[in-house]
Amino acid sequence: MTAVTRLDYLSIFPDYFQVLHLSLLGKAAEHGLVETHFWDLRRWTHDRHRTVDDTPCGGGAGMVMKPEPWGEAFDELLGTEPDPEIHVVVPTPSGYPFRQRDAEQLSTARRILFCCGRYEGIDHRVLEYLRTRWTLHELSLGDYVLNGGEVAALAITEAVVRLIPGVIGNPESLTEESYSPGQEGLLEYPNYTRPVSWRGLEVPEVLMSGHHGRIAQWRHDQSVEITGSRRPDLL
Ligand code: JEB
Repeated sequence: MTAVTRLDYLSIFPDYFQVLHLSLLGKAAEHGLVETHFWDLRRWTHDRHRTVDDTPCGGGAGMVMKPEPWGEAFDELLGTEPDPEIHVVVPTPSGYPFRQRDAEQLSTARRILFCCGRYEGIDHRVLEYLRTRWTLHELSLGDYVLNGGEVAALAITEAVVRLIPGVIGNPESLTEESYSPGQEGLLEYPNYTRPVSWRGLEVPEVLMSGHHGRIAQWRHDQSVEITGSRRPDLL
């Protein structure tokens, strides 16, 4: 059996992560494969207003998350000793693009802390501090603007947890997907099920032919065509 993976989420909106009690991750937790902890960053503030933000040095629009609450949270959740086995994920629009290979690497980690910023982001010294002690992953979900890191942390979590052995019943369903190594990085071919005729739309005849070779060829051709039109960068 695999060791338990501990996932921690640090955010000013810890309620975002309630959805993790559902479905895939809920089952992984029930089976004792993962353990989750959700933390409100404001727990590590000391003023009456529980302030986590301040104006940007150098001026400009918006607010920046101040470093002190983050530092005190790290002290309590991770200690101060360096440990490269601890992975820290910081979603940020200026991060490295999050890819399947990142999900694969993170799925072997024993411990991951997700640090979810808001406003214009987190004081850069917090990232420097993290990088010198633990294994830091500054990751972006894609080229569009979100209001904070929470939704990205949820997406990354789902991509990671489903790769933990025992979480998905049939490991074959992992290897055939788009973006998995061995599928040559092609997008998936279209799927069909019964009925063979539905509202005047038919399942392609080749799929009902029983010719495994012709079916495999048709699916590969479809994959190449779809990849070429939607994601030529993958070819
Ligand atoms: C992640 C975040 C913000 C500039 C604009 C908006 C913390 N693909 C992605 N888009 N946006 C984010 C992301 C990821 N991952 C993202 C974390 C934060 C956006 N914001 C708002 C910051 N700077 C604050």
